[in-house]
Formats: sequence, C-alpha cells, structure tokens
Amino acid sequence: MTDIQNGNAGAPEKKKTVLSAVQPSGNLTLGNYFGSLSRFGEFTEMFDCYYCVADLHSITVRQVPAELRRHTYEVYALYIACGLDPKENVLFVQSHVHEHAELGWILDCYTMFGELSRMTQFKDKSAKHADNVNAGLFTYPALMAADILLYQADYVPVGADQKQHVEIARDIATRFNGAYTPTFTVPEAYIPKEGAKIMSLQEPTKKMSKSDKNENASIYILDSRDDIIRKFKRAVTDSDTCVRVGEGKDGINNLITIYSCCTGKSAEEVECEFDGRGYGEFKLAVGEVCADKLSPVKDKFDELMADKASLGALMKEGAEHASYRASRTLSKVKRKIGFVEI
Ligand code: ATP
Ligand code: LTN
Repeated sequence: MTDIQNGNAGAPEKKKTVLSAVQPSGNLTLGNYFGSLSRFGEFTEMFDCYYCVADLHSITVRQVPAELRRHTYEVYALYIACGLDPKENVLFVQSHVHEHAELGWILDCYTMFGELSRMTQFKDKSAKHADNVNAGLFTYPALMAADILLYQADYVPVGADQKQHVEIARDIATRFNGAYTPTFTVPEAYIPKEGAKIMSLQEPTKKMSKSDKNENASIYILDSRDDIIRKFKRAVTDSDTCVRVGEGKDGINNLITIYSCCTGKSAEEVECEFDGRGYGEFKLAVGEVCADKLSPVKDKFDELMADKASLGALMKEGAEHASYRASRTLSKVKRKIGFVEI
C-alpha cells in the first residue's frame, strides 16, 4: 500500500487496527529499526496497536534457551525504548497468548503446500539451515497469518522482505471468509517508502540481517558509538569517488539510504551535501548521524533492562489485553468451523 488510511476513517467510533511483530532471534539491527520498530510509534494515536515479540516463530531456527529468554526481554524493552508507550499500545509476547498457536494450527489446514513452497524466506532459511529444515519453518506463514488475523488487523507495518508473508495472510483470510461467512479482516502490508530494505555493509546486495554471522555486516541498535563508526568506515563501496545514487553502486546507495533515514533528508539533498567530498568523509558522517540517532534508544533501553520485574509486569498486562481480543476471534472461528462448544 502507498498511503495509510486514517485510523478513524469511515467509522469514528471504531479505530482501525495495526499489528506487527519482531522475532527475538538475535541482536536487532539497523534494518529492523528502520524497516519496523522506529515507525511503530506513528500509529499509536489513530489506531489500536498490537506489537508482539514473536518467540514461537523464532524456534523455527534452533535457539540457545538462555539467549532466547534474554532476547525476548530485549525486543520487548526495545519496543518501549523506540517510543512505544505500553499504556497506549498492546505490547506482548506471542507465547503468552495461547490463541496464536491454536489458530496457527487451524490455519495450517487452510494453507496449501504449493503456496508455502513458494515462500522466499523458506527457501533462504532452509538453504541456510540445511540440517534443520523442520515443519515449523515451512508452516511459518500460517502462524504469522494467525498473529495478524486474531486481532483483525487492517495494517501490518513490515520491511519489504515480509510482503510475501502478508500476502499469503490475505489469501488465507479470503479463503476462510469464502468457505464460511466473513470472519477475518483482510490485512494490508504497510511498507515504508524509505528504509524498507537496509542492506548488509559487507555484502550490499544482501539484506542486513540479525542472524548474519559477520558482525561487521550489521549495525546493531545497541552497538557502541565507536563500533558504529568503525563498521561504517569498513563498509564495502566501489571504485568511484562521487557520493551519488547509481546502478551497481549498492554499497553507496545503501549508505545514502541510511543517511536519509537518520536525517530525514532526500537522496538529492544528501548528494548535494557531499558534492566534491570523498567516500571517506561520507562514511564517517553516516556513522556519526547513525550513532546520534541510536544513542537515546540505547540509554532508554539500559534503563528498562535494569528492572526486569517491571518489564515482566508489563508483559503480563500486555498478554491479558491481547488475549481478550484474540479469544473473541478464536471462538468465532471455532464456531464457524463446527467445533462443539462447551
Ligand atoms: P532473521 O535474520 O532472524 O530472519 P531479521 O533480521 O530478518 O531476522 P525479523 O525479526 O525477521 O528480522 O524482522 C523484523 C522486522 O524487521 C520485519 O518487519 C522485517 O521486514 C524488518 N527487517 C528485517 N531486516 C530488515 C532490513 N534489512 N531492512 C528493512 N527492514 C528489515
Ligand atoms: N515474520 C516476521 C515476524 C513476524 C511478523 C508477524 C511480522 C511474526 N509474526 C506478524 C508482522 C506480523 C519476520 O520474520 N520479520
């Protein structure tokens, strides 16, 4: 979609719903920040917002238990540190709301083998984890559809790589609605115009990913200022010297995008600003604006992580809120299918 509709459009008494999620599968990157987290706050006022830590999804790839627990707290704290007020947004952990797993199973039965086989993420991840191509990795999109459809979400803000998964969620919703009577809102992906795909600093034709083994390829939201600047200095570019967007200049194009996202300047303005200045100077400037952007997030994050008990209490409250809405949808689904109620 290009422009999001006003959350109140058409029905002033009923706000539209936004839902998104991030997996606690590693240290979050600048890609996660610009593609998702940094934008979530803009929906708070006009929409009913649900943001979840997708821990059920993350076990499709083997996780070390202590790290999974730590990353779950971290993603939750980062939601708040990136500006989401837990009183105004429902922030919860997926495994705390059992309806996700339950609807996930049901939707497995409304999802076709052929459509799952076409998912790029499945193809990429099964090639990367050839020793663990489990059934969950394959049916991942049906669980993601459950996350979205349980809350009757209208909009799903995600990075470009998740567009295909939101499309399959639309197909599943439409199929279910057609088989019975309208049950699910058919969701739309909301992909940012800028920052939808931040690329790796070392292999700029690949997306920056939190599970990349090469630490220099990704900027982590919680990296120190020195690490951020050092990684940008080492970023792979090309043999040209002009800071200009161009074909085959993936490294520089990516740095221009990052600079634009950090400063709000357009690509043309960035080109003008660095006209006649070399790559070295530009890389240093990108590092500096990026460190400036992330530093308040890191400070807030440290403060939140120092009090795990409060985070736990917020998780409990979030799960209760989420469960209320999710259970209503699930009951409706069970009734339509023909399950006996007790
Ligand atoms: P993994 O490497 O474990 O698959 P990931 O880094 O792709 O993880 P997710 O948890 O799958 O991260 O994604 C969370 C959100 O961040 C999604 O909306 C996704 O589209 C977005 N996102 C991830 N990487 C990028 C990127 N490089 N640029 C823009 N958005 C991104
Ligand atoms: N699949 C997503 C994470 C995710 C998600 C969701 C995103 C799980 N459930 C629901 C939006 C809506 C990912 O890998 N980035």
